[in-house]
Amino acid sequence: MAILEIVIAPDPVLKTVCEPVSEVDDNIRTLLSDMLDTMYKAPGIGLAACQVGVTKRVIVVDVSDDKEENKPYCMVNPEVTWESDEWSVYQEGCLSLPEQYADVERPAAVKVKYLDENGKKLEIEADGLLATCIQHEIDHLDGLLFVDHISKLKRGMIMKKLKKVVAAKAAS
Ligand code: K1U
Ligand code: ZN
Repeated sequence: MAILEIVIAPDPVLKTVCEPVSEVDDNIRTLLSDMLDTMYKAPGIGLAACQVGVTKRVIVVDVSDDKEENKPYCMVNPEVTWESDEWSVYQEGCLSLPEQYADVERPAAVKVKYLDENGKKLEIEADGLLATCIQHEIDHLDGLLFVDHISKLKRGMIMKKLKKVVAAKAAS
């Protein structure tokens, strides 16, 4: 078990477009396992590799509310292959923007193809919070944060509040 350090915005690694993974090997499996440990500890419902400083196209997601049984998705090179015409709004948070939240509108359902931890090609259709979380994590792989989906004014206010939170945590 390894808990990795989560990068906090504004950090240039969060603006990086991550590189596709050429082979799902033991290094990637260790990264996935460490990312799951880190996400559960945070706690969070998703995590992208760049949030732990690794600029590879790797994400983990677990939106299950069953505390007894985890239902994680480990996704390597995830790609959205279809988006619904219907959109939905969720209040999003981000482990790289602690204590900051905003309503974000995204396609309500998506199909996503990806490689699992064994390098097997899979495709799922997701809706609800799972669809939102997968899109949020794929955004990270493209150097985007949820605040890039809201107005410049709201983004500025969130980044200002974030500075205060980070300063207060450093002082405590
Ligand atoms: O990418 C991340 O930083 C993780 C982020 C994912 C996410 C949250 C909400 C909507 C879309 C994507 C988080 O997990 S923030 C923490 C959070 O939402 C949460 C924490 C504990 C229990 C339930 C939710
Ligand atoms: Zn995030």
